[in-house]
Amino acid sequence: MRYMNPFVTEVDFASGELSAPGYVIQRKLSDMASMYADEAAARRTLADEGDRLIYEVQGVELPDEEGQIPHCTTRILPGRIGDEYHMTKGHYHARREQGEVYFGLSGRGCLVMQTETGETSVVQMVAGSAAYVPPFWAHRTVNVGDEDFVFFSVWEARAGHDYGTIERDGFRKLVLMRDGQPTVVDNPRIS
Ligand code: PAN
Ligand code: ZN
Repeated sequence: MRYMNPFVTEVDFASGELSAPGYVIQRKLSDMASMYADEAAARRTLADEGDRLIYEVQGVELPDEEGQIPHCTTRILPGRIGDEYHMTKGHYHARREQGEVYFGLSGRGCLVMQTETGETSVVQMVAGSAAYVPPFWAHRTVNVGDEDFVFFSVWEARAGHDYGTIERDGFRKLVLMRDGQPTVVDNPRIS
């Protein structure tokens, strides 16, 4: 563990932009078409409209060392693929015992969570919501509003990200538009 200097980052609540991002990640529809429940709709959208930005992450660069506290913003653009709202890929932490805090900055979203033993939870997030992802819970965020959904995340550096389990198995709960409203439904691909 090394000493390092304290620093401050200015965060734009509406856009999620950081004053000095250490990294920026953009996830487009082509990066995650197979994660949408209606993959055919995702492929059709790509063919008819071309690629689209689904979400962007801006974070501070920190050493990958125990005790460091990485933090970033995520901005999910509004929209749907078929009936399913724009969402993040979602992941378990590689070290399952590491939790995380999400803080809503603007817009409206859902935080979809599940454990490997079959429990599920979907909580609403708006500006000012501090949502806790306990250890062992996979997490995905979904923009259910008409404007950008932006939130701030804080976790422990050694948590690590396991995307593969969700890519293979998906989430048990989906957030779809039904009668114009965001509705949580069971994922038909998971019995
Ligand atoms: C968040 C997420 C961020 C993007 O910072 O990494 O919202 O979502 P995906 O990582 O699922 O693409 C977090 O949970 N960090 O651990
Ligand atoms: Zn996480």
